[in-house]
Amino acid sequence: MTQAVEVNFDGLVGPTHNYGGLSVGNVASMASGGGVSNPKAAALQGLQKMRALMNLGIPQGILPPHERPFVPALRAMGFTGSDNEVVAAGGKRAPVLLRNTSSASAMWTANAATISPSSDTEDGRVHFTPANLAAMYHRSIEHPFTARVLKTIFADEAHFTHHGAIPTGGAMGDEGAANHGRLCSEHGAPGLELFVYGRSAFEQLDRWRFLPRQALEASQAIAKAHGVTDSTVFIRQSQKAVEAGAFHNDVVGVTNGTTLLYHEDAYEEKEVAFDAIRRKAEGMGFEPHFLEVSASDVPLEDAIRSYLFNSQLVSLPQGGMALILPGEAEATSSTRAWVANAVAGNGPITEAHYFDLNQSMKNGGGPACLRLRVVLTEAEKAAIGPGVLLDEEKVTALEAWVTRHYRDRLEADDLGDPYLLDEVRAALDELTSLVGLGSIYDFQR
Ligand code: SUG
Repeated sequence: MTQAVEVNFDGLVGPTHNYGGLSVGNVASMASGGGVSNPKAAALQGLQKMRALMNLGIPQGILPPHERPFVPALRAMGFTGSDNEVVAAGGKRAPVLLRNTSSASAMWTANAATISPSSDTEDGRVHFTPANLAAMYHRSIEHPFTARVLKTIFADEAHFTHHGAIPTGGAMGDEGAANHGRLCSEHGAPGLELFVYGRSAFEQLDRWRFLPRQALEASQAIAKAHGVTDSTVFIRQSQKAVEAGAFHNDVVGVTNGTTLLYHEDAYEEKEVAFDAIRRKAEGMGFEPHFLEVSASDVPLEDAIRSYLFNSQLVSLPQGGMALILPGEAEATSSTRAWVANAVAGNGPITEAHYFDLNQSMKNGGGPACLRLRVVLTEAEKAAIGPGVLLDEEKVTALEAWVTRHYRDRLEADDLGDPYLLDEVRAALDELTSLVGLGSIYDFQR
């Protein structure tokens, strides 16, 4: 078996982080809509988490913010004139559209793509499919730039294969790694890929409070394209969890190594899927560890409020696993108690670390939403653009960059401010040299 490491690529929070109230079914986003955000604090909170992961010995990368407000999307909706005029007119005539085209939502890189490591795929390459994010307009405009970024970073065709996003239409949604997990004996060993879906794209769902975003057919297509079908299990999100606000499965479940940590109410017909997992894992030489959290220990509402399951479950270099949790999971008594017990017990979780990610949490994005996991062998890691891999010096430089460029207060009415567009572009222009990505943004081309 080739040795491999898991690199977390966190989304660097963009300068237009705001509370647009854009995501129906995401209870935090719906509740925060119209509030005042602090983009500077949001970006610094994210960087603090990245630094802490690095200090735990876990390799860390970043993916850049997307350019927002996104002028090409406004032009596609009929706005004309100079870029500044387009944004100002958007603010006056179509403020909701401007909010949608200004969201910093690409920060939640768990939704950027689905990735299969080379140890899982038939052709021995790492496969990438950017998520179409079709369920929400503001997110559906992310995938062309996401694809460009991933192709720029993972450019070496000897190691990396890029697929197009799943074609959209109707309910053919794909939300990327947020609905995808992997079970394995260790990162570099062949893994079982767990695709969690919410519905069939061709199924009518009547009277659901909130609709699921991930289509089974999209997940199946990705498994086929990546060449992982033999080592794949599909499992359905429960209606109960979706309707309680689990718009992505990573709000109620997370995998790492042999462990699946999940809420009792996360899945439909879980025993059928768990049997399939046991059988396939046996063929791969490991025994899966199903770590269920009962509704009596942690009610579903607490799970969704606290984002216990949106923690990052990570393997530590010295052995054991750490949970990287949001402060909200410490403030919620049921989840705090569950975590304390888990760490004190003999299970896989040996450490827990809480972080203040409140700016992102208020839009429904916890620690796990903020990162895209990429398992890479040493040769694959050596083949990527090094500028996006972090060390202490780079984190410090990025913190200084945020402090120099970001506002500490932003609300909906500010988005039409033409000075904001200029500020954002000056910041992103500088960032591309800082992380060695070249002229990657549309406004630079
Ligand atoms: O898609 N929120 C994101 C949160 C994504 C969380 N990701 C994972 N669970 N992996 C979403 O709903 C809110 C934006 C706003 O309302 O301004 C938003 O897009």
